[in-house]
Amino acid sequence: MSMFCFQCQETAGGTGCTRRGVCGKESEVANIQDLLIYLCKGISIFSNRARELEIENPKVNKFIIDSLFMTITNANFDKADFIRKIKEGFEVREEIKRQLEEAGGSITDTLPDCATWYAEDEADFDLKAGSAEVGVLATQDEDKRSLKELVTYGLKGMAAYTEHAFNLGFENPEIYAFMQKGLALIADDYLSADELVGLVLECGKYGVEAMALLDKANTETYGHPVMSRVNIGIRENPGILISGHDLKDMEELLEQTRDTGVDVYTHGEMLPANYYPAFKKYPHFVGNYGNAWWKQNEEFEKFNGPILMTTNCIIPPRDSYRDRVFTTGTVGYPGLTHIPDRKPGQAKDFSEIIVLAKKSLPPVELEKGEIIGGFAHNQVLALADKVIAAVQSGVLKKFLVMAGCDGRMKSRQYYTEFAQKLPQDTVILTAGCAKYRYNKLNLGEIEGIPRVLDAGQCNDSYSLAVIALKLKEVLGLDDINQLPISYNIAWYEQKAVIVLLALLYLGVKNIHLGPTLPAFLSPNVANVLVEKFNLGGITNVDDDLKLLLA
Ligand code: SF4
Ligand code: SF3
Repeated sequence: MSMFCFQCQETAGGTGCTRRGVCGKESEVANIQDLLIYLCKGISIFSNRARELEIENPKVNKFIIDSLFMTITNANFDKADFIRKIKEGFEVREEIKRQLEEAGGSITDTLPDCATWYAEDEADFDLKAGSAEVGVLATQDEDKRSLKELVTYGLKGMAAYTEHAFNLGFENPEIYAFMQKGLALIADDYLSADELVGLVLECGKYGVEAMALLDKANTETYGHPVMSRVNIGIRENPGILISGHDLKDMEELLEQTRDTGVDVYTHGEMLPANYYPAFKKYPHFVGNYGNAWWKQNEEFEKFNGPILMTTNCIIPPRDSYRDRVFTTGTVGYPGLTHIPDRKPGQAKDFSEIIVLAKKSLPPVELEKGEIIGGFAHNQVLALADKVIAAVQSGVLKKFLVMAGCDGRMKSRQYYTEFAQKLPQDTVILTAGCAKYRYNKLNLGEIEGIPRVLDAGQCNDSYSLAVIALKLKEVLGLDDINQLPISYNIAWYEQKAVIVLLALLYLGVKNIHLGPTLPAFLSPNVANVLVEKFNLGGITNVDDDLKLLLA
């Protein structure tokens, strides 16, 4: 075994990647990612002590969210980036220690290795990264390991959303405090399994906070998403394809490509940018090209122009288009050009991408037509009268929340079939890249309400919760579980973990999670989730339809 990672749904054999990731992550990268998380735990021990003395260090806060985000599945494959980050972490650690000491706090008593270790060069890093005390398997007890990793993955998802909000100038110090508290608590082995369960649930609470913060950041900056028909065809100009979740990058790219003769298209999780009023004013913003992340190999090849990856999911690029892929933010891949972070008060500089676009051929047409979306909370609540009338008259019997992620596995065909077989009196509520399994099926509408309501990116699952809570209020129900809503959620990476924990925190029960349950849930931890929340997996379309429509 040269690594151990089981954080995503596609983990090898449904148990763990041990030699190389199914995602393409090399063992050296997997190990150094673990080492970065290890360092984050150590820094958090100091920053928690400092916080008790009312010291808040913005560098620590930013370092922790960056680091957690970098280790999300399909975000960064570049070992050099992690080495740089760890070196930065040592400096951050020194600074917070200094502040703590100056304020009279202790920087010596009962410190675990993660708070004290240091390494100089790459060989030392490798040695440490591969050692037994670092990484998932360092926790011997299977259930504690499971709970600690559940917290860690929840924090990674939370960090991603917090980072996007940060990029738009929105912060919530309570989220930072919780992240660092969580990391410090799981650094050691003194929490009981019950206490760890408590921490998992608290993680859900801050998951809601992080999604609410990002919702506020996105909507206050770019307006509330509105019902939109998004072009999925092409035009004659060369184009730039932008993927990932970061709307600030989207805005700056649109600004810089204005009047250049270059068009802009979204891919994957950037599709919902098409729903925001602020982006509709750009005539060169054409629409969406292609599908979910895992089809990028073929689709990037056909796009012909440059591609900008603002977040996960990037997959190892083929040589045929590798020269055209640019990374930015937390994304990294060896050999690809990285667009540096913005300097204070300035925009990122996308000129290199634009120069390349001008020399590129226009995209090859993949399909024609339009898809509909933009049903975040504000838009759905604007249609509330219609929706409630449809529910009360019985023409709309059930909502199915099918949010989450898409992935490569053949078994995900289940979601297409499930959507196709749903009766006409049902509506799908979705968010995240899971939607690509059914958003082009033309499932029709119910009295003007489309049968697939896409709220946006995975973080916009928050909208689905807002909608559910509003429906509960209007229908005069006491419990969110009395609503005519069933949950059939698809997961892949760690953002889906925080979405799940957030839903559990909001009291949602009977969630079905597929296509497989996480490998990081030990049998006992899975049982706790079944007992407390009636969480379940999926079986086959026909049986699940019966169950979920009952
Ligand atoms: Fe394996 Fe997923 Fe980890 Fe990649 S992220 S190494 S596929 S478990
Ligand atoms: Fe997708 Fe990677 Fe999860 Fe944001 S882009 S939902 S998988």
